[in-house]
Amino acid sequence: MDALVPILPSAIQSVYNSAMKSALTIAGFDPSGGAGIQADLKIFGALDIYGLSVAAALTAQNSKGVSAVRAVESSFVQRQLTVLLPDMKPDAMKTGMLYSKANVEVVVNMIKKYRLRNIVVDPVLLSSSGKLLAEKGAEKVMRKKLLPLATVITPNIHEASVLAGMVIRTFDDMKRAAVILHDLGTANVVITGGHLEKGAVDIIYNGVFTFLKGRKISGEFHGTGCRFSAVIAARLADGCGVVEAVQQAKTYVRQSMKQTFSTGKGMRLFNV
Ligand code: PXL
Repeated sequence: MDALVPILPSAIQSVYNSAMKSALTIAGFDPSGGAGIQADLKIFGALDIYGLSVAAALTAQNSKGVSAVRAVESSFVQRQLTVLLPDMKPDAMKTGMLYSKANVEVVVNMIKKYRLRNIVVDPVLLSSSGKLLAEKGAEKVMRKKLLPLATVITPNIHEASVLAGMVIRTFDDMKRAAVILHDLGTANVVITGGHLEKGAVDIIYNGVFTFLKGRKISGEFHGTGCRFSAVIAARLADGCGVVEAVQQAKTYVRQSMKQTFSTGKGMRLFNV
């Protein structure tokens, strides 16, 4: 029998020769592989960042939508982090679906305890199919305790409305919400405009506005927001500046939207 020859793509070989950077995702488990932990790990891998992952929630879902959700017990989220972090310190991290108030509290405490940096918060509240991905009141704990620790937050229009406590209908509303969220202590607020009727301009606000123009791509996609924040975390892990990381994330997601496919009966899926 022929000897087994390991086949490594050149990108992977090059990573073995360099100091490996790592990023942590604290997020929800998605059996369809389209969002949450699964999406984040694919993105980290595609960008040559070693992925660490802590499960904060479980979902039952397919390409048509989320059928059920469960929070992982907050004491067990804490256990995952207290075992992992003294051993492996990530160069950046992101949070996705945390679901419970108690899980948000644990993440806040762990960020402080282990002095984590390059923190990207994707304040996941609702799935694109309309299922609640956070319990009632979780948004309040996020606003009060998690957002002030974030290097970058990446709400969509709906999440920004809930967190800023205002209705967003226009581009000017988006800008006002970004200022409100920045005043909570978040260093860089990124509001993605894809859900606004007129277009796909994203806003970055860190005391100064940067606008990232885009054109809407029609279709239903699963995991767009997760990918956007995961690319930002991966680029921050690599030492990239925030505005550049966000610009690269927008370009990355836009490019990969053109390469989505359908295996299920519902939304289109990304490979990476
Ligand atoms: O896109 C938000 C999101 C985040 N995390 C998980 C999800 C979803 C949407 O369905 O399932 C696990």
